[in-house]
Amino acid sequence: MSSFPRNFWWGAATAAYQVEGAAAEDGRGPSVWDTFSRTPGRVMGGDTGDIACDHYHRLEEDVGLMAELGIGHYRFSISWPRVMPDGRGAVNERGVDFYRRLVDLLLRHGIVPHATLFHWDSPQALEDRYGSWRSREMAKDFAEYCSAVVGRLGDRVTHWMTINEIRCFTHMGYGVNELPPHAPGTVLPSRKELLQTVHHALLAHGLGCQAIRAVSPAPCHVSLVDNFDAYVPVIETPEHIDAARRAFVGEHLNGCILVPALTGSYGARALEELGPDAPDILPGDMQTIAQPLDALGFNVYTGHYVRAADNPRGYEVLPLPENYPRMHMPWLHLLPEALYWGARLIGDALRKPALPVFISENGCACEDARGPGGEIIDLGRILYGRAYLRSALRAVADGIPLIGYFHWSLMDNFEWAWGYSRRFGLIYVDYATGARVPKQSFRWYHNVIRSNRVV
Ligand code: GCO
Repeated sequence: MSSFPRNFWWGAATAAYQVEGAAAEDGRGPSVWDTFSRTPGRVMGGDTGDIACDHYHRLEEDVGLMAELGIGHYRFSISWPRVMPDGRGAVNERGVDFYRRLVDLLLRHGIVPHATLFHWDSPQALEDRYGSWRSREMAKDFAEYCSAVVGRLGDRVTHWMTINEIRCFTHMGYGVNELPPHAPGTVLPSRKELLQTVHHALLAHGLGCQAIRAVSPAPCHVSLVDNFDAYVPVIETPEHIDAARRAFVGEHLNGCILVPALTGSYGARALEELGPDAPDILPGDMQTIAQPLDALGFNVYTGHYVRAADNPRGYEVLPLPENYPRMHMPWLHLLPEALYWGARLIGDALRKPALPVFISENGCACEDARGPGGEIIDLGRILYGRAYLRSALRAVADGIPLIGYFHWSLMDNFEWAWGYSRRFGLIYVDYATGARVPKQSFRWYHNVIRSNRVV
């Protein structure tokens, strides 16, 4: 099989806080990332999302570049505090108007909008009110926010994603201080409290699904986006494949996020390992969490090698050596088979063979620099992209219901605690002038889309 299916989604992805800027414009309220990035020492170089890529003021130019790239789908996120400055209650219609302008431009260019309702920039007002994800209130407020957005944009947007990467704003937002953490960067006193934030995020996802489907004026497509751990058999033989299957459901993070979201139960081994630190679960919670999904968004960058082992778990995860090939991020190890095995194990290990999967993010940071003629010849990104797309094609050829691919990212942007020091874009952004310069990988991806093959 050398081509992707005719109706395969070819897209690119961004997120509100990373590209929009206009942090205090037209009634937008502060998010925890505004607070976090303005706290000295939290973000590399003291960078903030105050301006970012100034996407808020450059919609026509940016959607024009999307059309030039040739994508048929665009994934963006909606800023909760831009729509609800206090996190609940009053809706800021000028904030909603920005997303109306964006969506109308996309539709005019024949590009399908895919909206993520939560991509980490939660309202500071709710952090102040009850500590955000530490409270069950957050799940209810999230559902109210979803209703407000879908009630206003549901006539134009039919592809919704509830929440992006639960682990990042819970474990990394409330559980670490030494790594580049995520906002709000609070270290909770116990693992149980930390896991309770994960449970509240799962509840928010479930209530958000219900709210979207209740309010949408048209039939719509609802997904969860997760960067679940992809386990790759070190040798693709039955014993190691079985080891990867065991790890997929047995390891803690998948067992406490993807597994409950898709099956309605926390992974047995994960719960056993958690013991008294397991989250408090109220009657009905698990049914709320495991809402039927139209698809699963899979954010894949790297993975883990696994081999069969003579131990009680039957497998061992192999640490990557220091000199293992990686891109321009310490965690971004080159492991294209993670895309194939991650997509396959959803069906194999979770017995969800019919659940459509789309790659909601895949891409890499490279040390992009403008050459003498001003061009950016980012060959490393092409190497990376080709390798992962070949893995995607293998999944499709094997009958795995992989329905689309969104490249991360359309343009260079604010890379969270790394600030602007890391470039993931197909388009280079000159932050001093705001100029956009398509990279060599932009032309490569344009040809992939046009030929529907890996070229
Ligand atoms: C994520 C986030 C993106 C990141 C990208 C590179 O998946 O971590 O969704 O916002 O910028 O993945 O780290």
